[in-house]
Amino acid sequence: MTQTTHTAPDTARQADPFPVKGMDAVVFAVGNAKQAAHYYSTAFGMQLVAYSGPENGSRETASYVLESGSARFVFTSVIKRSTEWGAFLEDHVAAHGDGVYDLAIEVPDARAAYAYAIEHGATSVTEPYELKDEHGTVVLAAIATYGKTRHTLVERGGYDGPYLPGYVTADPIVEPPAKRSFQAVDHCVGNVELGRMNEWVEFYNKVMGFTNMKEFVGDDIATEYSALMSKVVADGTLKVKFPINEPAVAKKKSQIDEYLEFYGGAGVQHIALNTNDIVHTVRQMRAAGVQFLDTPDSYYDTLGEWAGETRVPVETLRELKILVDRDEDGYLLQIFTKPVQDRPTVFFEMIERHGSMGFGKGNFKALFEAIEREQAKRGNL
Ligand code: TYF
Ligand code: FE
Repeated sequence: MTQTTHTAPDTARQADPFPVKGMDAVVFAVGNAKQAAHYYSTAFGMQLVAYSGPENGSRETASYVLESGSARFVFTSVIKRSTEWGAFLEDHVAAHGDGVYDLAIEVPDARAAYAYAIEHGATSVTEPYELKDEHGTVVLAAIATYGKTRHTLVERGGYDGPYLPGYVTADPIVEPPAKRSFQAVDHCVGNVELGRMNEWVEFYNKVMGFTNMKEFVGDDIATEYSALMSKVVADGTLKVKFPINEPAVAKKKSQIDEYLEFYGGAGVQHIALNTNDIVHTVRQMRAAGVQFLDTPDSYYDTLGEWAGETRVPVETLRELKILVDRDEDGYLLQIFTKPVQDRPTVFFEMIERHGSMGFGKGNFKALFEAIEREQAKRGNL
């Protein structure tokens, strides 16, 4: 293995102990990656760009890499288990259903990032290793986070091929939409067990040097209506943002308890995706059959009073059930899908930011009531 040396003092690195370039990929273990790739192509407007499977030497698993702007999702299924890796993926799907097992982060130096994380208390999943082909070398390492989720640290500066060595370029499954539905991953949210939110927040503080953002849901809001507590950690440049939720002990069964019960423990709850035109996004996704949470008309009746003017007329927001929040920095428009598999677990958020770096605190009441209506339909409230 090549050794990276860290001799010259690097002020940037001193300022940021754990530099990140952004999210590398959201990696899903699913029962049928071929069909997932089709759904994310037709319903989310993503493009298949790379593939690994039996046709190119991967006899145990099939993986489909889809992109929309800088957002990258990878879907893997087991074809025929033959190693521990196949067993891990099969067991993941058996235990959790379709879900995210890896929030991979792109870093400039995977060995340095891994060493820093381990020194600061992270549990190793995979020591640094290299993947090489004619396009160059990728260095990877992985550390454990909540549940059975991991963070693979990906150094791809020395590689210019499809996704990772071992993958081949693939053509889009369907004609890509004229205009994409989203262009980046905004944040990735984890649900953890009751009483463990602070532990995981401290984990990101220590292990990755991430700091807490000001937006949080504390005891007060939790007992009043949200049934959850939430804090957000982010890297210094806010390229990687990880809210962490835990259930609150409330009168009703928390939406987080429902997730934990059906997912079978802690895991990724939702992925938020940035769009510059949420009206177009929601129309396109609704037309393709994606179901979004409903918002009552009463929300729009009083919207103007507190949210003020936005780029989108209130009547369009009402028609499409888009939510608005405003803070001292600006505003945001957001909407949430219903869970995208039969288990009430993983869902998505589409978000259009105009200055605000918040997460829609002003919508928590309306949003959590909408989630509870869905919970009640499922008999889980
Ligand atoms: O990421 C966030 O914090 C917002 C709000 O179960 C949110 O999207 C928080 C918890 C939740 C659903 C949405
Ligand atoms: Fe969110």
